[in-house]
Amino acid sequence: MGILDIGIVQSYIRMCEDGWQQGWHERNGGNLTYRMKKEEVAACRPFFYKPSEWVDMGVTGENLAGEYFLTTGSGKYFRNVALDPIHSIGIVEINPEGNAWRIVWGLKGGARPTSEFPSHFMNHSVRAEATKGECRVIYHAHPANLIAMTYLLPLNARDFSRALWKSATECPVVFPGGVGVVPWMVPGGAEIALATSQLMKKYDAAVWAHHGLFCSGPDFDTTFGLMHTIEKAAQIWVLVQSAGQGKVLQTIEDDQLRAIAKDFGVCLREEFLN
Ligand code: 2HA
Ligand code: ZN
Repeated sequence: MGILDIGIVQSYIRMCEDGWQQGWHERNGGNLTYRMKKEEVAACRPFFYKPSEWVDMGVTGENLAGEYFLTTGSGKYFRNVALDPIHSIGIVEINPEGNAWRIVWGLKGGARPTSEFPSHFMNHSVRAEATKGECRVIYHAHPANLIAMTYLLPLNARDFSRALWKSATECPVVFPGGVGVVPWMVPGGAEIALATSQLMKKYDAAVWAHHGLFCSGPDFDTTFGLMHTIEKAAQIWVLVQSAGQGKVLQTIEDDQLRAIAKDFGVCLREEFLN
């Protein structure tokens, strides 16, 4: 029995493989982090090695002090995660101040956590707060249709949420809160981390203009499902726009969105409806 036989590590690797299979992770694109439960840390602890030095993150999340995260590695390819986990992913521990990490397992050969770790960390911090600790997964991917939409629609939450809701009937049920939109920014730093985490106080998904999507959720299925549903809706939107050359004969009307929300017992963000 090794750490790779532990259920949570296997589920994490499976999600990376699923994202690769979807075509959302060209080269080293995208990243995945998971905030481990106490019992999962305990199961993995026998396999931890002597920790690395603490590395400052440039951002602070006091509510995440002492937590452990599974993370993809900076510059690592989702394509390789299942084939070579020990070099592609790792586990990091957060210091008591909530502003630095150290590696306790994986990321062999001098690898480091994802370049987007500050964004993931801040998103974990605000989502954990917003969901009373339920949120554990932050997932960033580069799904092509959603990125394409960011060239055609005004970069705001209302326009994106409405377009996606109206692209497929399940959408208002899967993400009734809509999606946030971050304008184009340089990736990898504290600035985009703070901008994204501001939106994640309200939304469980945030679009990065001309770059990709961040999703959050309590578990791998829900979070992967959110990414998958949003990208499928974006694909339909792009198909409709291209096939119809911008002309749309009919769509799901706002009162029909309200009717779905009522029957499925979800609270649609009313300020986005006409
Ligand atoms: O990990 O996706 O945003 C590579 C990226 C950066
Ligand atoms: Zn990216």
